Amino acid sequence: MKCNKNMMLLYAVTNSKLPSKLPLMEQVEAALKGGITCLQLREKDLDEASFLARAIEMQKLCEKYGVPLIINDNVNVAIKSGASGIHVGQSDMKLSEVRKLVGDNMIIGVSAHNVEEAKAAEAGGADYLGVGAIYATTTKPDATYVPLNELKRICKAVRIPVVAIGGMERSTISKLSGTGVDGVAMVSAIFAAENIEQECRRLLRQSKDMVYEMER
Ligand code: 3NM
Repeated sequence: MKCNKNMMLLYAVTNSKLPSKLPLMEQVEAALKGGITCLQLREKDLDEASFLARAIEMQKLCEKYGVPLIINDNVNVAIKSGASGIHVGQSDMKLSEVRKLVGDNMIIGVSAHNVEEAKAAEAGGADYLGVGAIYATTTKPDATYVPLNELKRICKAVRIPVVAIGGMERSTISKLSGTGVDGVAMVSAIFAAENIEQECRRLLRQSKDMVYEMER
């Protein structure tokens, strides 16, 4: 599965540490029913075997809904689970190394914080960019902040899809109007919601309004 802009519309990123009434698989299934367009499995504290086991069950679930699964930071887990892609940060493995390991068909997402990083990632073969943090987030305490005008410059500078992350929620989506982003990525606005499925429907509608408005 290769990357397209529509995949970025409502990009959910997991965080199994968030307090929730539901087990992670049920949270994710609710999000899939609510219309998320991409899922990233982000597990910072699991050992490799548990991460792989979780990725395999997530992959089955995502396949059922026809939604791509992206694995955060772990090439082995991405390959062995049959996921659609891998997401890497600036300090993770070199992009050319990642591409060599995963082959041409796997989606590679890269985190970028400025135009230079964005252009370098595109030139190095990234399929999409995650740009953030745009707004205050408690999910990633060491986040680097990216002002809206830099987000706009990044979107102008590259041809690959761009998704905004960090503090994205109902009240912040429309503020991205006019920046050129292809969608929003979120952790807490989705997985800490009281009714995840219903919240995803609402967030997807808002994201589409923001993205398509810009295309007119
Ligand atoms: N990456 P929330 S910010 C996973 O800036 C992640 O690259 C970020 O969580 C980046 O939607 C972030 O709860 C956390 O604010 C986003």
